[in-house]
Amino acid sequence: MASLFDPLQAGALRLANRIVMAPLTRNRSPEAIPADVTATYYTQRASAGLIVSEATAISPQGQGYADVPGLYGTEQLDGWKRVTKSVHEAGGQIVCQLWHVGRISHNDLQPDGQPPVAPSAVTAQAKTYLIKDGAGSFAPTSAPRALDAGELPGIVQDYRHAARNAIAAGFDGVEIHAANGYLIDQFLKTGANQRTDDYGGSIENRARLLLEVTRAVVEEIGGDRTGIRLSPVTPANDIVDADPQPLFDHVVRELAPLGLAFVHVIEGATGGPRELDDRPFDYAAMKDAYRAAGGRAAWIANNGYDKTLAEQAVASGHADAVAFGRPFIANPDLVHRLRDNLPLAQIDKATLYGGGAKGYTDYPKAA
Ligand code: 8OZ
Repeated sequence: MASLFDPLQAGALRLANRIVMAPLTRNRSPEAIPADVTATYYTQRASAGLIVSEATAISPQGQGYADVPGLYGTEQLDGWKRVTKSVHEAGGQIVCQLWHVGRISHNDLQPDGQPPVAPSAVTAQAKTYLIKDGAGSFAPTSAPRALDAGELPGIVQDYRHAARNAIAAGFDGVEIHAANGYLIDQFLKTGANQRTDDYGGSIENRARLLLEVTRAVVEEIGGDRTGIRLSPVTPANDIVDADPQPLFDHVVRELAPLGLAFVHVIEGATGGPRELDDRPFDYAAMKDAYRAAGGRAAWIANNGYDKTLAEQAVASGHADAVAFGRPFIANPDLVHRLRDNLPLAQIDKATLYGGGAKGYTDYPKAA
């Protein structure tokens, strides 16, 4: 029986344990450039079996919140190089989460104040985060414009280019962010996709962009350095699908031949309840569909896990590893605390988004 503290091979990634640091948006990268304090933050958490970086914009158009990092300019890459070097020196591994927000953005955050882009011109009932004159505030997302099919190859190219940049910046691989109501999830799900072309309507069509992006990234950096994050039923960012089970069973069947390093699944509502009465979903069936199609990737489960639940998940084979998000914010030495059953510190919600070292690099290790 596997334990949370056993090593795990996930494609080319060798995890020292099965505790993964989930991606966490922290809004501390002015000009989209990771700062020195960000290198400190990730390095403090390098005992995780794997770190998935905070969501990182693949292009200026893919940006949807103030002060999130990017992966398309030289200074951004130089900032990330400092992070990856420092994490590696501490014995950790880190992959970059590739992000295009789609309609979850604001005109003020888009190139030339243009509207954000989406599969269809349907505004999300959601909020984004702006910083003006040093003060952060949440604002409703702007009305998006529908992408022309002719623009999609350019977006796939942006993912490919960002994956290449991630490797150039020293990351061990990438995670494609296909979750939480952002661009790829908007294409997947009926609540945001009203297209009538090859990218809308049937499950095959709605999954097309996800698969084109993933194939391009795999071609660029290798499947064994590529992971993907999915959230079949989360309501985050006003997303919903009329029938998620066959949709996600199809997605993972199509991913199976690509030789991915990991598939990372958010169970339930991101950062909220693990079970949703109005959105039932069978995660085991989804994983079975993937394995039956020959998929060998490590299966990472996420959302609301504690040590007991995580140990059960790994021991039973429900997952190969478990990702922890918020617990890693207040507990840089989370692996040590879980192993030794030490108490966990609680997060300060006021310092989650934006600011500097406070609530970022000043959470101490256990005594
Ligand atoms: C919290 C705040 C802003 C963005 C996600 C990238 O939900 C995010 C995110 C989370 O995946």
